[in-house]
Amino acid sequence: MALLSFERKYRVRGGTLIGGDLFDFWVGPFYVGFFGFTTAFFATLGTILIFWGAALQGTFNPWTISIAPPDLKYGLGLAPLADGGLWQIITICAIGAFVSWALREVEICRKLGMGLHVPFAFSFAIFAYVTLVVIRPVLMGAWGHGFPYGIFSHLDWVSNVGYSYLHFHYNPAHMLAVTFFFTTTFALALHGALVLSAANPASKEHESLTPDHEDTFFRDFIGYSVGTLGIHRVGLLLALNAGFWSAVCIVISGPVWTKGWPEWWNWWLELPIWPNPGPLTGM
Ligand code: UQ2
Repeated sequence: MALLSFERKYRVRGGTLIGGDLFDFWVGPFYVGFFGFTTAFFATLGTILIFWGAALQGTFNPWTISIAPPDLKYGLGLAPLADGGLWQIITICAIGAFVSWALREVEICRKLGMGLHVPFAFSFAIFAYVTLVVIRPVLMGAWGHGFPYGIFSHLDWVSNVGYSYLHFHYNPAHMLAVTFFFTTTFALALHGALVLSAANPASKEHESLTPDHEDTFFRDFIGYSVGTLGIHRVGLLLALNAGFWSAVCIVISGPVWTKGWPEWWNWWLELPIWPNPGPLTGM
């Protein structure tokens, strides 16, 4: 079906989550919807507040603008606007915009009769962000444990928090997250390369090749093809786990484990399986 006639077919009212026909229309190619409106509202308000914070800070240099969370002394209370309060409202705007964006995806899926895989996937990214700026700060008793909104300042935050656990790469959930990130790039490289190799065959004699060739390449190569639908399931699983374990690795740092991460591995030496140390150990 040509794109334009297809669009005419699905561009009908209905499928909204709330509000009935309110905002149930398109602007040019873009579906608006109630949650398109709330996305625009939160994103605009949040951006204006970032400019306000930059003005208070006295810089409009995009590299050094930083909206800092409140001092730890404010605990989980509201802070004065110029002393972390802006960060608190900007955080509400960010979550409002991200969740609105996900719900707008849901409404578009419903209009099209599609599965909800895209908003489900996006929800993992939202979860990782909310873990950093809400769940972990609440568990640790102060908004000041959130990260600052600035290009260099958030890098400094990551470095400082990492070093305060001595060596963050010994965090087992961080190890899982990193492994999933790398495996995601591996799977996408395999998939992108395989699809392009079939679409652009070696000889001009061939038209573009089919999934049979993709399957056969991998069966010849490693004796197994996960299939054209399967590779997308694998890709989604890998990517969601990357985001999920990222959230886990930071939320356990502090609320669950307060010592250095290298020390966590002492459980191995503390297993009751080791023979008594001999005299040469000096113990
Ligand atoms: C595949 C297939 C595709 C693919 C890829 C494979 C025809 C176009 C990449 C091969 C993938 C395998 C064997 C699984 C890889 C698993 C991990 C964890 C990296 O068989 O079907 O469709 O794109």
